[in-house]
Amino acid sequence: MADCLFCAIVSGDVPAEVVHTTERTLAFRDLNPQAPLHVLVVPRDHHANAADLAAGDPEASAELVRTAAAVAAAEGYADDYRLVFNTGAGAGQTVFHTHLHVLAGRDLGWPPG
Ligand code: DGP
Repeated sequence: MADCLFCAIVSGDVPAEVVHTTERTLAFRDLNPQAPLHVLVVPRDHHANAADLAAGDPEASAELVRTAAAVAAAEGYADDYRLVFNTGAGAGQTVFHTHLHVLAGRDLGWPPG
């Protein structure tokens, strides 16, 4: 999709530190990490948010979670990590291409801010 930052990362037009790839997903380090491990997992195809992805491509939605688990395990956090989908500007979503945050490596408070 034109003017989508994460589509540009998927296509390679914008550089990113990619840590894992699958047929339907790409995982890369967040530019502004909020924890020692902070990776974003995105579907290669454009969907605006997690609900749109689940409705439009359920297998990609499941693959997103499998990829996140593989990334956490590969980085040494198989048993302690947090997955976050910010959905909507009011909830903190700033990039409107579905992305799953994978966070680990520090105490993660609850409730989240
Ligand atoms: P969210 O606020 O949930 O929409 O998360 C968007 C995340 O994207 C945020 O944590 C920062 C990250 N981000 C923004 N621009 C870039 C970029 O150009 N490269 C990378 N790797 N991450 C980015």
